[in-house]
Amino acid sequence: MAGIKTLGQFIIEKQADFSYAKGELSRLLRDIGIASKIVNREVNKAGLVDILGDAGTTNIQGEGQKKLDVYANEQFISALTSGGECCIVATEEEDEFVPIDSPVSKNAKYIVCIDPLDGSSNIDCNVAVGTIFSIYRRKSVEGDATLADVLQRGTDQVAAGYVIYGSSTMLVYTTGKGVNGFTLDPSIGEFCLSHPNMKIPENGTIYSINEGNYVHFPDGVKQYIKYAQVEDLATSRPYTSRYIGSMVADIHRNLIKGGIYIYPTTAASPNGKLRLLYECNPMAFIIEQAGGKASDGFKRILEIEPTELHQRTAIFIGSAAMVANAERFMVEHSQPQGLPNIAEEKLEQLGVIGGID
Ligand code: AHM
Ligand code: MG
Repeated sequence: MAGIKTLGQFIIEKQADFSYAKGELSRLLRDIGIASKIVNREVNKAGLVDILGDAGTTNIQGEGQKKLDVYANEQFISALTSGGECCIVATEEEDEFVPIDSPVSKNAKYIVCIDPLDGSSNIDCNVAVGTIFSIYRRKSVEGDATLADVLQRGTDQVAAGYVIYGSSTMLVYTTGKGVNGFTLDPSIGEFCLSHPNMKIPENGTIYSINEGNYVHFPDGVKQYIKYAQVEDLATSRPYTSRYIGSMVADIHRNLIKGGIYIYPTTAASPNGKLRLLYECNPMAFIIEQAGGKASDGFKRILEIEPTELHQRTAIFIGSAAMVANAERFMVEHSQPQGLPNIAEEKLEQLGVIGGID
């Protein structure tokens, strides 16, 4: 075991970074790590046992749930309930937030937002899926925690992470002091530090978007895709198109190799498809901490004011230079005709004039 650092050891070591924390956040992260190992066990044997297929229930977005979604949801809620460190779990799979009513948890300091199994439509074909989580401090000081405690801006996150159940299983998280990745060693059943201080390349050549929706994309996205496909040696174009259809896997690859992931608004999803609280905020926090950028096309994801639990947003996330460039296309092509200077002003606010190709 010489030289190996487990997630548990790492979390305890880093606890000293939090002047306000008395170990609760560490225990919360540890609980999430344990639940994800249990989910990993089930995801790994998904092809072996008869737990695939629709569970017969539908979540608030009207989407069919897979049985492993339900299983993962139960595991995380159960781990967070018995841990006693959080007073509310808001999950993508439940219509309302789940208050944790035990006497210990009632006054707990933390709120967890979680997508227990993202990309679950990929399970039937053995493609990577993920868990995405986000942790906030409770704002209210007395009484029961309420919806207002959950509806915090992404900038208020104290930690966020994802687990990717892929060719190997990894847990990647941040507490606002950089990003660290841990790979599950199945022989010892521990997440081991494998990717310390992860940094996303400033620029990249991969773009990830469901191009089948092209006809429904905003003009800015259409123009950006055309730009990505034009040959230009100086900017390493044409870019490479890679889209798994599993946000965690697509963003994880781009984090390592450099690239941009886009899920824009479409005619079918005028507010975007992905959820601010469960998917976009945590991924935005991680990518920013790794040196990247996350935007809704015009403004920073982390600064969006949430007004509802299952709020959706468009997202452009990844290498900072690529996201800034895509924002430029969005601004230029949402320009009302006859008002040529507005785009430039906006570009100056965004800080992308001059610096980016
Ligand atoms: P889900 O939360 O219902 O699993 O949906 C989220 C997933 C993301 O992981 C993925 O990037 C996206 O939906 C794919 O959507 P589409 O099939 O429209 O491209
Ligand atoms: Mg999801």
